[in-house]
Amino acid sequence: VARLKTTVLGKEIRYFSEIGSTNNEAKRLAAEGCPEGLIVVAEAQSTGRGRLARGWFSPFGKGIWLSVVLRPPFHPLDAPKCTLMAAVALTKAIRKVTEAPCGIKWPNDILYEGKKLVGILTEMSAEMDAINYVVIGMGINVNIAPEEFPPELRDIATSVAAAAGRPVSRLALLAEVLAELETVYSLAVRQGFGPVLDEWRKLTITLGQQVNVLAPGETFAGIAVNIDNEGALLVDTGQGVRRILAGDVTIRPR
Ligand code: BT5
Repeated sequence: VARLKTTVLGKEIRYFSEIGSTNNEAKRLAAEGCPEGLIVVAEAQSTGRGRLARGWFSPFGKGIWLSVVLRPPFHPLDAPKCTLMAAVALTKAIRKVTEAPCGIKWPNDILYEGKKLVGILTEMSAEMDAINYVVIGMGINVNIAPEEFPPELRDIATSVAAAAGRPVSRLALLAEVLAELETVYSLAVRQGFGPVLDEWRKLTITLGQQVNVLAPGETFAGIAVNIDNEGALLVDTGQGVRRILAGDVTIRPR
């Protein structure tokens, strides 16, 4: 804790050698009333989760498998923007530590050379018009060599060490991630999400690209033109602009 630079995030740390999913443990602790800023971190996850019941490869000692509990004074509809907020913090932290030009792919990935370095999973509990808690789960591939990924991930995943060309200290990176997240979170609390979304626009690789969109129940193609104030992606299909609040996007190679 002495080496963290934050005052709220990471004030309380639950560390596990192995756990099913840090998000599940963080949600359990949040439901029990734990304070804002508690983090759950594990060396390995046996059932790490992505979105929509997908898995997250979380090998022992090679990544940062981390969940942060927030109790933001936001409206529940603002929760998806917590993912964008985390993406800004993660991109800045990784760029600072490695100088690798990684960027955000809407909504929840950080990519380097087209491959995924980080995945984010935000989960929320709300009552009426108030958020009870938000858990932001972050899976950062830190020191995973290309051949250590399972075959089905080799073409789509990479690591911070691969991007940096050297092994990277997980503790140093964790301290930067929490510092950047605390900064961007307090900005959102003080000034709303406007400035955060502006930072996101500067750090994204999605805008201006030809994309294929896989939204619940439909697929279509177009150009990603912007995100709106809710954090939804705006895609110009040629027959009008479509708005996507949740879904998957693939960037079409030029
Ligand atoms: C995500 O989902 O990208 C969110 C991942 C969040 C993981 C963190 S780790 C700490 C916390 N605790 C948890 O249980 N989860 C969070 P999605 O966009 O659905 O992407 C999932 C897909 O990414 C999988 O279907 C694989 O194709 C791919 N994938 C799995 N593991 C990966 C890895 N380590 N690196 C890159 N890609 C991976």
